[in-house]
Amino acid sequence: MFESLSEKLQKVFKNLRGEGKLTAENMDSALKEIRMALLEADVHFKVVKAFMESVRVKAMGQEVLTSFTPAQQVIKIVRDELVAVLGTHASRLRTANTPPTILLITGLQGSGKTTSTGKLARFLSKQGHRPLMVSVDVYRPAARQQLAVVARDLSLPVYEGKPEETKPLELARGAKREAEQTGRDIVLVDTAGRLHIDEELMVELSELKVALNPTEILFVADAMTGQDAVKSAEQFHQRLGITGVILTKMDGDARGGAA
Ligand SMILES: Nc1nc2c(ncn2[C@@H]2O[C@H](COP(=O)(O)OP(=O)(O)OP(=O)(O)O)[C@@H](O)[C@H]2O)c(=O)[nH]1
Ligand SMILES: [Mg+2]
Repeated sequence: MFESLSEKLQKVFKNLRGEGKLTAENMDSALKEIRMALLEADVHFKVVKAFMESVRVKAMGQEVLTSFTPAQQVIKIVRDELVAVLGTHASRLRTANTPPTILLITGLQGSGKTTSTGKLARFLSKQGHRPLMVSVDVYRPAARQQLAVVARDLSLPVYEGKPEETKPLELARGAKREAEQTGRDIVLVDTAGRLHIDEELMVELSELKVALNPTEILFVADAMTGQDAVKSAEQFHQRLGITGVILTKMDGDARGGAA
């Protein structure tokens, strides 16, 4: 996904390098091309606008280092700005004071919740945690089975509960109890997805939130959906107060704007 954006930026930089001197004109055309590349990657236009303004001010202003060639200066400024926009520090998952820590994995249908639950469990287990996974998707018949398969492939435990259990809350509570009894310190709750954000889903997630008091509510977004992912994340946040976002399918193609 970031490849095609970076390819475009590389091209702009290459053209700039070819020019011996940085003039107002070639800088303008370079910035124009960078702007296009960002917009084509579906970066929100407000972000692009702020980004370009900031780059322009820095390129014209005092922050230009004399030891660089003009092209290097522009590249450095754009790079620094990109780092600033994408964030400079990694935030860690928090854990509860009294285990088990509950992580609620939410998101739209097919965004990658179940896959991410497995990846996160493996990551946590490598960090020395003892995760337990549970699927509370009682709507799609194969959903709980799917998580069980993911867990088995990773040799990590999953709470399956009774096959006839139809209440998400009961499944989640059962998993929490099992974690307490077996010394599992993190419970990852894989929830059901819907195609659209609907009232029923939101009520169910709110109930899970109240009952489980999760330390983190993670919103799983498909990066390929670009700005739509941002919109639904905002809606989930208004209703639930999400604490983090997992972007999936970053290995896909062009649209990186959701990042
Ligand atoms: N390329 C790619 N595919 C992914 C990624 N994450 C998930 N998928 C695929 O996307 C599809 C849906 O993934 P799931 O993890 O089942 O999504 P989900 O959100 O649990 O889906 P529902 O439970 O039906 O709402 C599967 O075919 C996954 O293999 C990713 O990071 N990259
Ligand atoms: Mg799923």
